[in-house]
Amino acid sequence: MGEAYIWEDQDKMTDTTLIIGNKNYSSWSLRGWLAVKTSGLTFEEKIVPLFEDNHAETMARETPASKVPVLIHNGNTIWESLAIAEYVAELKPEAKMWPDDAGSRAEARSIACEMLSGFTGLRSQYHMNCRKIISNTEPTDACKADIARIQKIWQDCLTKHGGPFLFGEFSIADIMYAPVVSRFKTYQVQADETIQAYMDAILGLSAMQEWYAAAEVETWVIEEEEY
Ligand SMILES: N[C@@H](CCC(=O)N[C@@H](CS)C(=O)NCC(=O)O)C(=O)O
Repeated sequence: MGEAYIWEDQDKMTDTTLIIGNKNYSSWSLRGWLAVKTSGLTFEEKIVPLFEDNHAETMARETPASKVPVLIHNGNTIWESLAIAEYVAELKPEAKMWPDDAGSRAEARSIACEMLSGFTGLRSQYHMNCRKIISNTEPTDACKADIARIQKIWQDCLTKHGGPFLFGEFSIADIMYAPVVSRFKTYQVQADETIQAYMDAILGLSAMQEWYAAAEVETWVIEEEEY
């Protein structure tokens, strides 16, 4: 079974491990990873490549819900990307991962939850594929509606809070939408100046660049997510 997954940074074993999927394709992993990374917590990564041989068995053995990401910290096992983000935000209050103001914080949580529970039109058609640009895929009506709703959320937040991130400073709300930024880039979704500036700010984050560089050199290919 050792072949089904790899450990990174074996020389710096810590008590904190984040289990993720392939960086090129795993959008929920990107959320969990960005949260832990930007919290400042030191962690190791364990990659379970999605949909390789033994995938189901490895997932079932390594993760509580057969899904990634999963964070293991000090004997606690935390799964679901938003729960991971909430956990590291509590561990590292100095990282200020939610807006200070209670109203803005509630709004940030609202849009984070909207992301987590919806946008299946977008998610089922426009995959996250960091390595690729795919410019000829006509969106379905459901995908179009999701794109319009997401761009409205971004536009409203950026106007209200003045950018460069959704609530001014970078927050968990941005983390939840970072894989959408990646999808919009891959599928060349039209963006006005404000939306483009937001997407550039997300893609320009050093953590995003680190993720993209790692995705670039991965060799796993999931055929269904290549178009
Ligand atoms: N709601 C979960 C979603 C996790 C999820 O669907 N992860 C995908 C990878 S992007 C996965 O583990 N898929 C493996 C499978 O379904 O077998 C979260 O927020 O963490």
